[in-house]
Amino acid sequence: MRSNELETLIAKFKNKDKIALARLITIIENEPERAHEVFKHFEDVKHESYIIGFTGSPGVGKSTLTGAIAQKMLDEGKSVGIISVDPTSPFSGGAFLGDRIRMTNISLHPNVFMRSLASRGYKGGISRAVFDISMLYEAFGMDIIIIETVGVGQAEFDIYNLAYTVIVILVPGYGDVIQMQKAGIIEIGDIYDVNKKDLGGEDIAVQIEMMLDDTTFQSGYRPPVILTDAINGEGIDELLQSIWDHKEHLELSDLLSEKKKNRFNYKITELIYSKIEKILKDSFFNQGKIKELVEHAMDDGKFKIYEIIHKKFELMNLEIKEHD
Ligand SMILES: Nc1nc2c(ncn2[C@@H]2O[C@H](COP(=O)(O)OP(=O)(O)O)[C@@H](O)[C@H]2O)c(=O)[nH]1
Ligand SMILES: [Mg+2]
Repeated sequence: MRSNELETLIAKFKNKDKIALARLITIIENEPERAHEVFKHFEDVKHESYIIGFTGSPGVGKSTLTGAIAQKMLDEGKSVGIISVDPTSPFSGGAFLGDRIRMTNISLHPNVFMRSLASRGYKGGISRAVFDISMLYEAFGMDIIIIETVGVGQAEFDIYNLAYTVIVILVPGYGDVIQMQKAGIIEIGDIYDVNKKDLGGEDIAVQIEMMLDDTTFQSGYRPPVILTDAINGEGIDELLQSIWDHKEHLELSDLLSEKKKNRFNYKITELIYSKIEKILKDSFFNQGKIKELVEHAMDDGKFKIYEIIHKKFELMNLEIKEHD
């Protein structure tokens, strides 16, 4: 794409054209190395979105809840950008079509925009793509960003670093609570939602409350446990209220700025690592050179490779200098 095409796209984007938003997302997804070209057009944008994360195992009702909550937000006059990360590839149908169906009520609303991502196959990884899309939503002026994702704490995607309010979703059944304890997820939820309450769920809510009883909350905020039936809209108002309550808690306690700092710490670290990785791949540590070293190792040089790589890094340390 020529740069004047990009300029036209940006102009349309600034006029709140959702097609331009969709195209910029595609550019950022497929050509992350062009992110700086895109984002330099937004350097004067001051708008900040509030970022919410919905996380939980596949099938707990994240998409249904996202649809229901987003509808309420739209009713309140807010604009909402949704990023749905699904382990199923959007190209294989399944989850993508399913999400569309579950969110059809809202997907045509002028103040909502939704993007589904498969969790594999993104240059620079899924968190890179999610972060950059969230930046585009912010530049677009979205009041709220909802990120829907399976699980927390995986190396490849950590919702905790991106969202200000994290809602952990569970469903009736015992396994999840035990898994949650093992995974240390209890520390990650700002709100616990037991969905599918039409199928039970009181017992799991009690278990979560018991775990919370054993936890000390330094900031004085104790995560609420909400029961919802996303299909019939029960408990949705309560869930929404608990999101606003948490937001208020963060704002009043200065923790929101901590979260924002954390978000950028994560992003900047990732940006630096990806740049360094590129430099390394383009230089000594390219595939050709690696193959050569492998041959060398096969050829009786296996103990020498330690020294070669060690020396190479020592030299590079001297060479990498900071420029303004
Ligand atoms: N019984 C019941 N089913 C629900 C509820 N919420 C969602 N579902 C259903 O659970 C299935 C998975 O929902 P989905 O939103 O795609 O879950 P996700 O994989 O976490 O995004 C769908 O068939 C939904 O219709 C609920 O509150 N009660
Ligand atoms: Mg889903």
